[in-house]
Amino acid sequence: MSSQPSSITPHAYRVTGRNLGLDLARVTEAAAIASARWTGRGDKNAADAAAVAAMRTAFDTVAISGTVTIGEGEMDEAPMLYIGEKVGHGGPEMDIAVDPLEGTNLCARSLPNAITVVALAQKGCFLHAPDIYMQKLAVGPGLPDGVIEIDASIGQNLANLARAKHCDVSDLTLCALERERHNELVAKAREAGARVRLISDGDVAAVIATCLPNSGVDIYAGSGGAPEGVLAAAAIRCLNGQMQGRLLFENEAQITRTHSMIRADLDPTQALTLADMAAGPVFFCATGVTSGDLLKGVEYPNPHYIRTHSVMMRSESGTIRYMDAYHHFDPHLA
Ligand code: VTB
Ligand code: MG
Ligand code: MG
Repeated sequence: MSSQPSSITPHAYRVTGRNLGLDLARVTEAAAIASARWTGRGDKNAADAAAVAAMRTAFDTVAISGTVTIGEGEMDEAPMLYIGEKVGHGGPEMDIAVDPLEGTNLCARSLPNAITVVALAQKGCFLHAPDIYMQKLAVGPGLPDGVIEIDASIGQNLANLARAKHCDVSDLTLCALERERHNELVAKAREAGARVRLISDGDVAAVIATCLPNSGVDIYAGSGGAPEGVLAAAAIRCLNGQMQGRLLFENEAQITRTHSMIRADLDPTQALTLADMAAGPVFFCATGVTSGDLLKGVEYPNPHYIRTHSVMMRSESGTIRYMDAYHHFDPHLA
């Protein structure tokens, strides 16, 4: 028998206050059901638009006064869930981060790991990052503080991680997006002896994979969307992993824009800690669109039901809850 916790009262039951993660599940479920209609149809924009519209409508049922901090883009380019948009039907003021369909290409091409994602924090607690790139480095829970260091070489990070995990670098798997810009990272990781798992898209799920015991991923590295970085940071907070980030700028305009958005005490070019990206109590929720390591996709078990698989997490209690839901679509139900 494996060892058991010494107390029989899970920490969750000492945390008071509503678990908004449960309400968020309905939001990500709605987006998943809507976008799943577009799985494999080769139209990523239609899949995304369906997710966005469904997610926005579903937010009307959540008892918060939310402001979208990480969203679909600027108000003039995104008609719904734009940065600054108010969502929810009233309640505590909260920051909202969304990626209504994380992995639009994965959905359009019917590849694994497309998910719908929402995270929630207290007002002002999410990094207000524009849609630029972020360098990311993440590992799972139970490792000594400082085992990863975004400014160190990948070889050094792998060596430190192997030491902390009492294994050899050759036992470690690094996951990264398959992009030309990562050629050197991948070569260096392999040179150091690690295996490399390359994914075509979807780094939120890939960062989370570092925290899941059977994912086979030990470390995530590389650059991807900054909004996805903030969402992943919220999940890593709930899962007790470690993550660091750094915003990457392609021009002066991006730096100026970032300056105007982020907290005054942050230098846009500095290495970002988890707390810089997602501070205070956070909730994270995702629903599978196409089946992947994290979640199964939307299923149609019979003509009456749609089945969804979601995960809800709450940093304050550390609860990770998987929800398998059957959604009836008989309009005559009372
Ligand atoms: C990144 C990654 C996302 O798209 O934004 C990627 O964070 C786009 O990267 O998870 P490129 O610009 O290099 O194509 C995703 O993979 C999916 O939204
Ligand atoms: Mg998106
Ligand atoms: Mg995305």
